[in-house]
Amino acid sequence: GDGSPPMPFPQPVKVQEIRHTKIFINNEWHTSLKGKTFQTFNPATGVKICEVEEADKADVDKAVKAARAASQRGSPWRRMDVSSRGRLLHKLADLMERDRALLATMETIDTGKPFLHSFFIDLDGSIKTLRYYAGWADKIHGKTMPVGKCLCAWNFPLLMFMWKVAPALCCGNTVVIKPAEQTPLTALHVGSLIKEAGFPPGVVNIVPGFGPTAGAAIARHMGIDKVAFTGSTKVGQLIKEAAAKSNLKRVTLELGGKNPCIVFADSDLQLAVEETQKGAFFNQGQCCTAASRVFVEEQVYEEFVRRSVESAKSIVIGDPLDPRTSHGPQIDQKQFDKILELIDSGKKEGAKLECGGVAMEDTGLYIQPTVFSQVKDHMRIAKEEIFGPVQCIFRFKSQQEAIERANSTEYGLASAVFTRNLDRALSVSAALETGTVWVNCYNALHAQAPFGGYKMSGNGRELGEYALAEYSEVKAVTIKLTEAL
Ligand code: TXE
Repeated sequence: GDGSPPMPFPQPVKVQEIRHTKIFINNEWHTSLKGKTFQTFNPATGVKICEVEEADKADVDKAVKAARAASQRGSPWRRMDVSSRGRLLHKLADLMERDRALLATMETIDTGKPFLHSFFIDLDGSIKTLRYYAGWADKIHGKTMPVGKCLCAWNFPLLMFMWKVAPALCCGNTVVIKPAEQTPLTALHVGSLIKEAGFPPGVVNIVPGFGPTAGAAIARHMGIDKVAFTGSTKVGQLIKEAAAKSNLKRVTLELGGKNPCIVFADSDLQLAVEETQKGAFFNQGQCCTAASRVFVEEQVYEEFVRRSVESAKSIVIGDPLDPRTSHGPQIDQKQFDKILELIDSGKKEGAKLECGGVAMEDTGLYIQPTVFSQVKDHMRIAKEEIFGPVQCIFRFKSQQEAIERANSTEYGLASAVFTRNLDRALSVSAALETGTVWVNCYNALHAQAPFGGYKMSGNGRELGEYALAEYSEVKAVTIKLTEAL
């Protein structure tokens, strides 16, 4: 190297006690109005981590009231000049950097994702998203300020929080955010950082709770102007319906996917094997962008399957807090059961199980990285979002056929093309009906690039300049001049 000592590996910190477990409104911690709490568990051990105050409709009302008051004309947030707004977002990013090892540890304990992934991917992405929108704060002109509201999934708790909160705050909104019931802890810690950074009370409010109660109260609230949701397609439909039946609030949805990768015989095969497999197994397969359908051109099909199986077998499964681990447990029993049921359907419908396909013995929610070959388009594993570590490999003959099969799904979130032929890369990218296309790479997400889905993968775009439009109103003020020019 350059002579400097090697960077020490980041290490998880010892979390003695979770400090922030209450509802965060007006920069203060509140107990639930109904006096209810719920438990959150470590999916690696099944051990309860702590109890969290459970928000319901009345707590949501209280949070919306605070958010509304904080965005009134004349309020400190409304009067704050835009560069100070940007500085606050940077301050929050600084505090997250200070607490980075703690936040990564909490994220790992609450979700089961490997610690180094939490540290280098989730925290890095969250901090970069804040800094990106901090830079935008003083470059947005002439917009007014709606109140936003966000509902988040459990697979990337902190990252989804930032994808929504950073652009919303950048545009001067105030927010109420409900983290997923499985994973409320890092959002609540960030609540304490928001207060420490100096955001005025009421600008960010956090209401941990469940979907049918707190979540539904948000979706049909008359005092909320916009809702951003990440989760299942089924719940996305409920949210849009509730929005339509209440105040027609704007809705952006980031839902499921059944994301195709097309691997041509002229590709760098090793690269394609590695990227598609990372795409399939990253975060235990619990990604809306999971590379769940890999179409491989027939000349290289056998070799691709062979190398993929070899690579799947070398994955290190273990305690997610151990920095050597790259594969942890699934989030909860419900998801675990759903995945095993779908794996079973794959076997029954005649796909060839190449490796994995079972849970790890005597440890709770771990499922072995699983590879199916000879998958056919009509099988359930080819159509349904599995949300688990299952890679499905298909065979194709022609480019036209691969494109048609890739597109024949109700989803349209992400896709990938592997080829050395630039012309082919461009024409296939143009033909794929997905909001994101990766060429010779996978899961390359950046705060600068818009992200979102076609078809039933959702509406609207997060990240990049495009997300700003989702969090602002456009107003045309036309002035009649009395003097002719
Ligand atoms: O999702 P839900 P679940 C997919 C994935 C997974 C399946 C089910 O296929 O197997 O969804 O997961 C809130 N009104 N994804 O059951 O139910 C809930 O509290 C308002 C894809 O965990 O959609 C949580 O905050 N909100 C995905 C959030 O919705 C409601 C990420 C997600 O829960 C609600 C997660 C209601 N009626 C799952 N009901 C992705 N796109 O990455 C629930 N919620």
